Amino acid sequence: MTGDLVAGREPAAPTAVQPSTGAASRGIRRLETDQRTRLSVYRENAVLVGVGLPGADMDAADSLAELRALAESAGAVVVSIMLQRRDRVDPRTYIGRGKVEELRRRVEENAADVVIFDNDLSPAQIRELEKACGRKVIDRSELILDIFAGRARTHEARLQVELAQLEYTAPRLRGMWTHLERIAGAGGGTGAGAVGGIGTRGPGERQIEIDRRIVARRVSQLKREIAGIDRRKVRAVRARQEHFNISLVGYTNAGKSTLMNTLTGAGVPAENRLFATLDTRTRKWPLGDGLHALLSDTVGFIRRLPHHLVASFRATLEEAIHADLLLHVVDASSPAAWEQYTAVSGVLEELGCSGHRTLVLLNKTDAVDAPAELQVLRHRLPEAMCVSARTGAGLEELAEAVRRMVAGPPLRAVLRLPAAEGRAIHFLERHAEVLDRRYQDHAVEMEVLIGETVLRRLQAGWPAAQVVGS
Ligand SMILES: Nc1nc2c(ncn2[C@@H]2O[C@H](COP(=O)(O)OP(=O)(O)OP(=O)(O)O)[C@@H](O)[C@H]2O)c(=O)[nH]1
Ligand SMILES: [Mg+2]
Repeated sequence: MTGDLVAGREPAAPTAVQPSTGAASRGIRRLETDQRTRLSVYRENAVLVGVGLPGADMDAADSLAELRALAESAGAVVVSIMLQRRDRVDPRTYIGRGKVEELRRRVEENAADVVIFDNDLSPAQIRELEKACGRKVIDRSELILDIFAGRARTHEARLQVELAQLEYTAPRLRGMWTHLERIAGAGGGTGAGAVGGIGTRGPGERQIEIDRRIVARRVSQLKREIAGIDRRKVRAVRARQEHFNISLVGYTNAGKSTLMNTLTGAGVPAENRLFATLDTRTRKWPLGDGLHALLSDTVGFIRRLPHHLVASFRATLEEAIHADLLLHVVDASSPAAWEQYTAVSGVLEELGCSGHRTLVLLNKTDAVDAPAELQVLRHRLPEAMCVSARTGAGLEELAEAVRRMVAGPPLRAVLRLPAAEGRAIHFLERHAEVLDRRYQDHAVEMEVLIGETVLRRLQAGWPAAQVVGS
């Protein structure tokens, strides 16, 4: 185990999940099935397989289209797509014997390097399928982990991805080792020869023990380091609490970073690929009238986000957890907008954010080509605002709505000010609704409807202003 699975790599570069150093792993490299020790799909020809089951969270064909986008985001070249509808999964191979044969043929015909399943597979199913196809087989969660590994830039994100990858992939690698051990135990074939001669109990078994110890040690080390970062992050988030904090959340590719750039001029990278953003950035968003908020861009969500990823990205998602307002960005031009909205809501619930004040933004309205679908979406989400991060449409209304929230609920107050404080009076005229005004001994008493935050700012700027009644 190299200790760091993801460090120092270029964008979308291969992920090397190496289960061990040592002679056994070098020997096993000669086996075809060893491909499972390198799970990256970068520049590989991929056959995609999707199985539509009753009660799935999305139509299997839409789901496969998303898998394709994921595979391409990871740098794979999709050469064939296989969609099957079944009433239940085949416990051995997931797709059943006949389909396995078809898959094997497609893999051969298309010179594929990898098979990517849209459904999550058990280690035993992976083993069966790899044996049948002679290629590595990975599932959706592994693919997502691979993309995250390729994108992680900061030390923190790398640790988080490494932990998630180890926790998800390690048992599957172990499953593979067990399989190899059986080959070795059978005593025949060149593959067995390659791993033979390293220990009497069988190199596979021995290596599993070594791997388990190395993995367990690394996992606890990563957890400690991440917990340290978590604590620092929580402190940093708390330190910003005098400001109004807003987090952009939403499905991957919904346009969060683009919106962040349009609103704050942040220059955050925004791209048409999944999981462009992994690291949170915070910028000041000026709202006019001297008010501002802090806006944070966060990692995007996806349906069936691997649980380990959500757990290890908790620190990054702290931003969302502690925000005063969530802006939930939805790609309204996507046919799967509603499913994406509900998937994000599910992850927010998992993070304990479901009770947060949230404003839903139907983004990319400039690119909607099915207006009827947008109508349905608006009907389901009547409070949502229509915007376009690209053209700027709707963003003034958004800023105004947020400005009202930042200003706080209006209070009725009577304020006394020296009559000579022309600027303070002007400030009140601009930021509050003046209901009444009386002059008395070089002072003015103004009865106003004023936002809580605005009142605090008035008092900070003009200590001579006194609240004399409400
Ligand atoms: N037509 C149109 N395209 C948009 C709009 N907003 C964003 N996009 C495009 O959508 C793609 C994804 O945008 P990003 O801002 O990177 O999306 P994101 O939500 O930050 O994605 P992740 O970081 O991957 O979670 C880019 O190609 C943007 O140019 C919009 O309002 N209209
Ligand atoms: Mg982004």
